[in-house]
Amino acid sequence: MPSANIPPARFPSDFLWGSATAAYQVEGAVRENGRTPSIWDTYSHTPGRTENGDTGDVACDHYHRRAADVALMADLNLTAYRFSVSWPRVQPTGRGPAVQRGLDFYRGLVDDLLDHGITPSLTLYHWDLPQELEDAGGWPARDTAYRFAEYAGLVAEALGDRVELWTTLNEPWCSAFLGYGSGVHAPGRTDHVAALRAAHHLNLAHGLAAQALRAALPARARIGISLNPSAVRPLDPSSAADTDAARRIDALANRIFTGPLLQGAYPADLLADTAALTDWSFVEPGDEATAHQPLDMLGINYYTPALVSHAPEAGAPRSDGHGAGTHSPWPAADTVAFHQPPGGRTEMGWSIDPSGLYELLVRYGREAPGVPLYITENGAAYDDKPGADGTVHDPERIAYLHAHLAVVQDALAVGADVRGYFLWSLMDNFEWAYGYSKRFGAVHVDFTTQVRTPKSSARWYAEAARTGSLPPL
Ligand code: IFM
Repeated sequence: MPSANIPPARFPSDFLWGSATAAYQVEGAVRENGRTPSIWDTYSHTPGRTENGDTGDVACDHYHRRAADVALMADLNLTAYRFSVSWPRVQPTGRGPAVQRGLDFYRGLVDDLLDHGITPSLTLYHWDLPQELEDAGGWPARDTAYRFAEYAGLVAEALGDRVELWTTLNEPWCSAFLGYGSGVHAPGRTDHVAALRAAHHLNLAHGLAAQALRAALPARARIGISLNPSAVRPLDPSSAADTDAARRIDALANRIFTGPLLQGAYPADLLADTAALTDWSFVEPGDEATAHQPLDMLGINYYTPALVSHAPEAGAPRSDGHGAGTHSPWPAADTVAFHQPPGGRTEMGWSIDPSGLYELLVRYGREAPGVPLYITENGAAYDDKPGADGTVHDPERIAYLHAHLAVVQDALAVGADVRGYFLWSLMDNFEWAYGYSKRFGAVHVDFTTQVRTPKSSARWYAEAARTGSLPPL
């Protein structure tokens, strides 16, 4: 953390005050205008996979309420909105030409945003792989990376004239290790080698897509990726074994992506740690160089740090709060245990520790010199309920946001080039395997009536966006 005598920096006048959502979590309309099932449709419709059997069939019905939702963003003074494009809405089989009716929704959304002076930030992939591509092997199959680059080119052709901020992938760690390792995300496979293959093909997909975007987009476009790096801490920093456990998880959580993306090579310790599982022969010559494309921005998604120790004994917790699966997401990490850090927690059970965000901003400022950083997700779930008068008060979320935005100021003060912050999430939505049981929104959604009610945190954040500084608690 910074020393107490550094004065907090003001947010730059062009700092983006945004919020974020993802297609499957908010859109609904899963069978309209040619959209076909994604892996999340299949997964959520499989009994036992999500809480209460919840699905994204309707979600926030944002597909039909787009204009009112954008007007609400404007009312909340947002200057940017991060959304994702549903791949199966635009290219239903994951191959071939784009479906115009699918693209029309996003063109309308972008136009609405621009009309309100809100900068659109487009993410190409937030976990909704067309089911046909999963049936053909999914992310563990190399061809999926080429299919993704083709899809990226289609979206760029359609929206490149009006979107400047482009993100290839959201949180590839989750796609690889929760989707194919622990199975608590779609497609629900539990195979550590498949997870490592998926991670590599996601890196390759990012690189190929970045090339396709660069070729199709005007020079002003900014192209990047959103990672969810982990601030990994050893339980006992004086223990060599705990420090090595932290190194191992840092390789699997962070450097498996930043190695190829930022340096053009997988870290040697990652390859050594996983050598008993795979010889990594799925990495073909030139792949790491392809993944290593120039980045115009790096998105950091942050919620909570990880606290680990060396613990070879049976029964130690092997997962870190991502879902209730019985399989660990972490390949070759049977000697690592995960611990609940002390202090407050959100409704997800995730500990509240803004110092992890500060650590990551300083780290990636150093590891990606010259690359602007955006916090593309940060926020908290709480059990928010409307009061008798219909208002929703969420002081815990205001405190969470204040504390995390304060460390963004601290990072700015020590020179981190942070250009924007996207609150996760604009509104309560489908929280993956947790269904609708976890509310991350600054805006409350009644999922029976679809009535939106800005919580007190939304008003607090609107004031921050209006003034460019943090209102008092
Ligand atoms: O809801 C998710 C989002 O889709 C990806 N990042 C984490 C959020 C909260 O779990």
